[in-house]
Amino acid sequence: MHAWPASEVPALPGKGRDLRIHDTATGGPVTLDPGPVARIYVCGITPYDATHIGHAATYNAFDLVQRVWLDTKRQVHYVQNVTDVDDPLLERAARDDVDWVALAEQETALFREDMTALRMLPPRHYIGAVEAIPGIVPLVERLRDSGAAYELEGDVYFSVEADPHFGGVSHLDAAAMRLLSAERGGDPDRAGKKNPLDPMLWMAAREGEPNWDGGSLGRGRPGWHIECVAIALEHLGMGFDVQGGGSDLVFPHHEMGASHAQALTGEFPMAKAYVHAGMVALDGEKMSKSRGNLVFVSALRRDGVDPAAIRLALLAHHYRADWEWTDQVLRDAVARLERWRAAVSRPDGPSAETLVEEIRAALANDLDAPAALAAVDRWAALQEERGGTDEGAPGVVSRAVDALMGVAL
Ligand code: 5CA
Ligand code: ZN
Repeated sequence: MHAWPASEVPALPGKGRDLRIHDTATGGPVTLDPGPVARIYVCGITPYDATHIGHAATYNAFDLVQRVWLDTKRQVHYVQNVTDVDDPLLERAARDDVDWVALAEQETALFREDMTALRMLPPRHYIGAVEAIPGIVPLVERLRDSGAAYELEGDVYFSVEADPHFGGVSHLDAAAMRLLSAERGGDPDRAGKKNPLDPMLWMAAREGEPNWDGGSLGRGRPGWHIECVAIALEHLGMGFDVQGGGSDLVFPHHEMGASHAQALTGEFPMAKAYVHAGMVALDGEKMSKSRGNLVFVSALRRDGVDPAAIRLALLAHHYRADWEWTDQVLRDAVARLERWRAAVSRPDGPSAETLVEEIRAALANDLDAPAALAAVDRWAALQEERGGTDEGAPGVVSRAVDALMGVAL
């Protein structure tokens, strides 16, 4: 699949700091040392509805990760998937009596537009589940042949007991896992499974549903977790730096992915850091396509909201916090954007040297974007109150805000 166009990342004077970030698997901060090429996999959308603010907040967090790395003069290899075949997509297409392929293409196209408008850096490899099937099938065959997977009425399940580290990403107990499994695409109550938590790797063809050649597995379609494992291993390899997504992916998705990869390679976990963004709510409930309480990025753009203001609204919240979208959040962001634009539009201003270091320090410290915004606010307030004589300062500020946070002033 093609991704979206890259917005330019301006070069800044000096060099950024190494990223220290909270890792769900170890439960604490890790300082990543990725070497010259940092590798990151971020779970992409299931394209059955438009991009909402919750999605955008999660992608904003991982865009910041990349901008911090780029500022340390590293290259970044970024991979993202599109879950372009799965139950929720097929169910929505059936409900609305539309073709599931057309629905997925239409919503993926809209996602690309939203990401471009928000200045999110594009992945080098943007891979759909359907196009990944030829890589998924041999992995499932290997898992089955090694005894880590088993067949049940033609479907193939992964055996969580095959992984001695199972639980090492989420650290949840069995009861909590069972509840989440039922909520998030699993089938813990299906009779005949070895363990209720075992996730499906390959679903045998069902009447009226799309299916593909699965070699010795028979015709069918892939499970959700193996999709991301196959794409990550093919395009990044084992032991990449960050696997990212919202906190609703900790279990089962990232747990099962790490287990699949462990059973395939003997290594655990697949990523050096498991990084999770908090959930954005609307009217007191998690924003979700299934609940329908959504604020779409595309709808805000259609209403004339500047994408830079949307981006500032996301940046005003720490990525790990759960937070609520309100009209006030957007009003505050619009006002901040106006103040910053006025501040950088003058021919000179207060020195920006310490400001760039403050933004770098804030973001390197577990992506503390609110602290970075506060630092820019202070510079803009000084500019408004007293001005300054540094002719380069407004340019440096606008380049720093763009390079490190994707906000075009
Ligand atoms: N296709 C899978 C990942 S492989 C999926 O979860 N798709 S999704 O469309 O449901 O979500 C896309 C990303 O947005 C995921 O990282 C998910 O964790 C995140 N996300 C979904 N809802 C919210 C929300 N309300 N707040 C923050 N992030 C969210
Ligand atoms: Zn995923």
